[in-house]
Amino acid sequence: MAAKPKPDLVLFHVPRTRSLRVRWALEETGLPYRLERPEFTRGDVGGAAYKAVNPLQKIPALTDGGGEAVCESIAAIQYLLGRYGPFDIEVKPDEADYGRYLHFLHYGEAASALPVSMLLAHVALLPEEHRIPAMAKWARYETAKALKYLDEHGLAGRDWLAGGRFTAADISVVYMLLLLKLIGEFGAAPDGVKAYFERATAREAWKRASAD
Ligand SMILES: N[C@@H](CCC(=O)N[C@@H](CS)C(=O)NCC(=O)O)C(=O)O
Repeated sequence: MAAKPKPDLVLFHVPRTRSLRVRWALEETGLPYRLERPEFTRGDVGGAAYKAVNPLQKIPALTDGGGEAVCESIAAIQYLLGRYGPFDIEVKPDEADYGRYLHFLHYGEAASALPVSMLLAHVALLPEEHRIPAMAKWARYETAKALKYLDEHGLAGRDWLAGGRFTAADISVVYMLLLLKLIGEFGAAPDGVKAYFERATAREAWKRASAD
């Protein structure tokens, strides 16, 4: 069998953005990494230097030695787990919850991002004159549905989403909950979801990843 590759990981990180997911996964796994901190300038994140790493100029980007960066937060986590695992924060293909794990791992960004990002845009990010109340209303409605789904189908009778333990699926979903909290839209979440958020953010790895 080929020797395990040696990690040479650099995470391009801006606090409270989606790179927090990747940093959290790095902290949970104990993999060594270095941080780069591009300027989060709207319209030109990180300038030309960062554009050379991630032509989309979005955060995060993860590099590992030479070669192309992985620039989707969930893909970056899958990269770490696939390349350097096995780790306890992934549910393995031969475990009963594997499908459920994959579902929530991607659900946190794929289906959740649209309403949460629209809410973010239309209550916080856009200049007030460009905010559309009908869009905020729709996004709030869809977000409430997503939180109810999480409560009733993701978490009912469970502390964590899959595998009977904390996994990368929780990292994915909890980040979306953080975004809601940051824009003051988490107050109406079901109690079970609020307790889940508290449980996840009590972890030492979260504390280290979100400290700065
Ligand atoms: N689906 C991508 C989303 C990346 C993304 O939108 N990142 C935001 C920060 S959380 C960003 O860089 N925004 C700056 C911009 O769009 O100019 C992922 O999960 O990594």
